[in-house]
Amino acid sequence: MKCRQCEETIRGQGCSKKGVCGKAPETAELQDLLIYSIEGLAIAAEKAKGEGKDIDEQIEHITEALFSTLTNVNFDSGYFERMIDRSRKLIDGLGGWVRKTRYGVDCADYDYSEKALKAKGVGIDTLSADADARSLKELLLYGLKGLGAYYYHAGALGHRDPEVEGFMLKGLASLPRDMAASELLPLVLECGAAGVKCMALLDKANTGAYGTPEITEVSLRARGNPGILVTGHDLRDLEELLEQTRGSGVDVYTHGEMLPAHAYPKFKGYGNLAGNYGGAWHAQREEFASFNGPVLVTTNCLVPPEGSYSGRLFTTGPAGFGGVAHIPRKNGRKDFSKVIEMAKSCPPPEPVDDMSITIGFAHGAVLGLADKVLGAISSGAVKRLVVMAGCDGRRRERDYYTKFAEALPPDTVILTAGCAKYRYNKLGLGDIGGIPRVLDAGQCNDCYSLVVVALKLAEATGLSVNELPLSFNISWYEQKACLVLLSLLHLGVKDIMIGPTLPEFVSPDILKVLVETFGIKGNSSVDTDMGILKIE
Ligand code: FSO
Ligand code: SF4
Repeated sequence: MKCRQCEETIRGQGCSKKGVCGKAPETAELQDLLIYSIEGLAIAAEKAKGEGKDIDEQIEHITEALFSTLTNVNFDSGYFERMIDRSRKLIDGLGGWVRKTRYGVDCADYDYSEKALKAKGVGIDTLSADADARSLKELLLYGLKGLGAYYYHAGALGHRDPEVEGFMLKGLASLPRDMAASELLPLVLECGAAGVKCMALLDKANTGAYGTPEITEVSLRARGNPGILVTGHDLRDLEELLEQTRGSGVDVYTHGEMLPAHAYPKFKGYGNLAGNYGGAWHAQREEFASFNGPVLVTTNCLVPPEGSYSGRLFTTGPAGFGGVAHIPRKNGRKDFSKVIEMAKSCPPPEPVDDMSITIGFAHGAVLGLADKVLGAISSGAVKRLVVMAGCDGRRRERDYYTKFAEALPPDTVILTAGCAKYRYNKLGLGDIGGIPRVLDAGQCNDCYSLVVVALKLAEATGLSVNELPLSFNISWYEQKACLVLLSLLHLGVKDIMIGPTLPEFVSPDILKVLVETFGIKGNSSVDTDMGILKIE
């Protein structure tokens, strides 16, 4: 195996014996092969689309395949074998393999056995023999994985976009082609354009189904009833679970990236949605253990479970772990009765927090406060907005974000989205004339909301986004963050600081391009100098 797609990868070499995330080598190789198979499928599907054929099934499969290979989503080798078989069937259905080679490997006669996999290799190092082209292809692939994840959620709510689908095929079909770095760079930026479109689509899907998020106080306390904990990003799963638990005496709590659900008006109608339990994904071993009841994992970030709670863990959608019960969608419905029955026999959760937090500052709510925010900026009460969105992670260095938030002058406001918020959303940083100093827009995909806010502020002030008193200090962990970064670059945002380390897959030459063209600032400055982000 060779994997370096996330921030936890082993420095300088990538994960090669076992993933730091817990991914086994055979699972990593099956994931590579699944990606390779959907590259072939994308080529066949593009051709079929050109001939006027319907490719909905292919798009659905490609979307799930991209999502499932993202960090901490699925660790189940059996799942990947089934997905590869499905790729093969779908390709056969379109008239067979299109003979395209990637660095000497021919899709046409590929043997899926583990032995052959090891012998031929379709891993990331085979993307190109040229380090810069390989680096850009990796960036493209990880952006596509993020795109697949967000498109999956929009699709679950019945929303589609032909341009996003078109780019998914185009991007994947490019990976096995022999392309120079100069041809790949525009393609990578085009991925950012597809990212903006896809996040806007998901925003429309979420607000269409559940209403416009409202400023909401969420309890972090445990109630006295048995409960089910839901983690991940899939709001439709949460909705179905809440429907099925209504009147059962079982409470439902959110965890990690499911916290923003509380701000949607539709979810407020469920009295059994008790609150949020715990914090970011990497605390799950302790928090799932003390929760006492069943835990439903809808997407990443899943940590390989420990004995104390593994019998109470359920996965659904693209998430999976060998030996953990998986709840499939059958005839358009997910049946959570086993989860609910288990909850009834479990003790209530042990308290981990005794406080509330305020959320719901997506673009609808923030733009409702626009006059107040603009007034505070022009009066000097708010000197700077700092976007601190992104991912949280296990590495100790990430307490940098807590220290950074604490060290910000009291006239700065933090705009956040994604699980990065858990580094500072319980600090009680107060407010500036009624504007909370931490404005939480929602999940990582709601970075879109932050961009809408920035664009509206720019419009109202007659300045460009880069002229606003706005700074970006983004924390990344997995591939959705790559897509968010590409989306920001597409929108022309400059001088973004990313950390806690720069992506391992970016070659020195490509890094130079990113620094010179976009002013990206990186890790070593972050680790050593908190003052690099100038707060005037
Ligand atoms: Fe976090 Fe995990 Fe949402 Fe990611 S839970 S790290 S960027 O999967 O998706 O923010
Ligand atoms: Fe390593 Fe990250 Fe890949 Fe897991 S996803 S194997 S931690 S690089």
